[in-house]
Amino acid sequence: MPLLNRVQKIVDATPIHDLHTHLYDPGFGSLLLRGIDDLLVYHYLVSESFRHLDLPYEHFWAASKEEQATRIWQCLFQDHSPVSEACRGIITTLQCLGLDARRRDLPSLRKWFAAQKPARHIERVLELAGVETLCMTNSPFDDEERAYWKPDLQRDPRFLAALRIDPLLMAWKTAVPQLRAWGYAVTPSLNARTAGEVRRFLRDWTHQFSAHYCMVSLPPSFRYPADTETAWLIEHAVLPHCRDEGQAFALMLGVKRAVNPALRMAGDGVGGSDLAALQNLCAANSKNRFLATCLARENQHELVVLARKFRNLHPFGCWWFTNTPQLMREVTTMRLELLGTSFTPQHSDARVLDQLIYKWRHTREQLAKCLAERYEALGASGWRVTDAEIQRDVTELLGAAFQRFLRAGS
Ligand code: RAT
Ligand code: ZN
Repeated sequence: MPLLNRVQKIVDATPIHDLHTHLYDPGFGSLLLRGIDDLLVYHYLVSESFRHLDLPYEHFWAASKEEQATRIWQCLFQDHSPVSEACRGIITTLQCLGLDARRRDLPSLRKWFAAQKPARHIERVLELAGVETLCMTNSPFDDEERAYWKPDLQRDPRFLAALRIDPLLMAWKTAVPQLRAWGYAVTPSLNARTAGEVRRFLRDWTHQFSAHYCMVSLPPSFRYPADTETAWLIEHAVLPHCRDEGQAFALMLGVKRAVNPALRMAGDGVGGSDLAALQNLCAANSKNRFLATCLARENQHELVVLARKFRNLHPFGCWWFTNTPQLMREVTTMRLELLGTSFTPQHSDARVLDQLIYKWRHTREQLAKCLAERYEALGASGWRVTDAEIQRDVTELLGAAFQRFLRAGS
């Protein structure tokens, strides 16, 4: 069998541990999004449709979800060909679910999704995607989500928690009254007492969620060390908390929030980060472990080089605007060539359950190509990989390396 086919077969059959999604445990009811309308109003598609739509933003947002989805379907799938990665994702998803998108019949797709029993559909999607476990994004600052965290919540063991703390680190002045209302004696001015109370807050929610790691997304302006509230809170609260709890700290670097606020969630942009901040974090805190992904293409090489220098740094994912086949091949090949298999090539970032199908189908396609090319090159140098060795490598890349990295501090 040709090498690419051998690798593809193994990649396709290997279960995934998805390290970052925006999906919710089925116990969170309607917060777990699914179905064709949620697929269509995905913010990646909202921004693409506004490339064409001649419509005030407010008119779009005033419409119901179904009306928004109909508009996007018309615009991106009927009036134009769905060649973008996010559009193709919907086509792949429908195909894997056995639906014929070629009929271009949105009402019948709606009917099909409406007829699916939720529990059965969840099983089917996880099976089709080959996802064994996934990490959610859990924020104590999200009122809707927080309401579900009751002691009698029945957890699905496949849906793991990750503690997300953007409002704490990026909007301290607004976080203070919230923390105080929840019984944490913090003050706007930063001092030892406040650090202790923030640590207590982080500990309480880590235990409440059984969080596997702690996470933040940061703008291009992030610096460390620096005379900022963000840097102070990281140094005096987050990092000590992570050391106490044996938790890794995940940094998603390079997002410019609300570049176009009228687009709402679709309005965020990208900017190059100063990775000296990440270098300084890794160098000054050898007892902490950092997961990191960068949104800007121009940061990818430096991130890989940093990971060669710091074993407490684990690069992951081709995030958001870099989750395209071409950039994934570029970044994954660069990582394989400089790091071997000691990284995690992708996370899905799925916000809608059904997206797991295409995100992972597309990732598996590209990963197999990148790996086969490296094995091909090894073959030319006189090394033959066995199927067992390919399986070992793929298992590492699809979650085992990440899980080991998380466990290293516990
Ligand atoms: O990829 C996305 O869906 C973005 O909207 C972000 O949520 C990003 O992934 C994040 O976690 O901040
Ligand atoms: Zn995300």
